[in-house]
Amino acid sequence: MSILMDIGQATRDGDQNQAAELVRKALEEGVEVERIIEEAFLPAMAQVGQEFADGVRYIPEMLLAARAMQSGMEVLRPRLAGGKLKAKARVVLGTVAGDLHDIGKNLVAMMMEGAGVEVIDLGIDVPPDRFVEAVKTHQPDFVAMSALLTTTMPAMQETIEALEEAGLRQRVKVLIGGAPVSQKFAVQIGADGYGANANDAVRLIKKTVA
Ligand code: B1M
Repeated sequence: MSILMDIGQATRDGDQNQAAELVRKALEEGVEVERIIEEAFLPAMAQVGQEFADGVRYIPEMLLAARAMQSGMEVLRPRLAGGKLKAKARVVLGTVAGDLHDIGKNLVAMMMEGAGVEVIDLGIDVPPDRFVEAVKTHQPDFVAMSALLTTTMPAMQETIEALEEAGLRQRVKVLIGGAPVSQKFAVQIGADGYGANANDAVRLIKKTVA
């Protein structure tokens, strides 16, 4: 079994120590960071989600898998940091109200920081008024929102409306992302861009500030 398969297995098993240890080993062996994310972690989480949807895996196991991925991602963090775009853009980022999923958001934050973008991470379950306050306080170039549940997608629109009501909408570009979100939805709610994945989100920012 290849080391990437082993990392995937440790993630699915929810074994945090093993996941982190195998990531360290993979880096020592010269495996690229992108391959660890794209060929080990993402397929493992997709499988976990499918098994949950099929009723053969339960929430605690899903949570353990999430923690295993996060512990592996922490090992990767230093490799993702130190980019070339230093402080060319500031982003206020958060998972929208009602939504507790943060692995994708954290990955987006790491990739942005890796590209030299300053990230103000508001965390999870962020209501529209906290995004508004953060825009007032930090004056970012971008607001980036993440949603993983179909039920929390409307909170993205509510946040855009709150920015409009506060007279701040024209000051920032709004980017959205997350598994149930699409380009079509971005257009529908008046967002400025949709990132299908973390790389895409960074690409959108680079394109805008270039
Ligand atoms: Co939840 N969950 N979950 N969950 N969970 C999903 C999302 C689900 C699809 C599983 C399934 O049924 N197949 C399903 C949603 C169904 C739907 O809405 N249609 C679901 C459900 C139902 C739930 C609960 C309601 C379960 C329950 O309680 N009955 C509950 C909700 C809690 C809440 O939020 N209020 C719940 C809870 C949880 C856990 C807490 C156990 C855990 C989250 C732990 C954590 O995040 N710290 C969890 C997990 C782990 C998942 C799955 C398995 C994995 C998500 C993940 O981390 N993926 C997920 C199944 C799946 O997605 N296939 C599932 C890896 C991550 C790197 O990918 O987040 O997509 P992702 O991020 C990507 C892109 O989307 C994009 O870039 C990232 C990197 O490429 N991206 C952005 C994300 N945000 C972006 C922002 C941007 C740009 C790009 O800004 C510009």
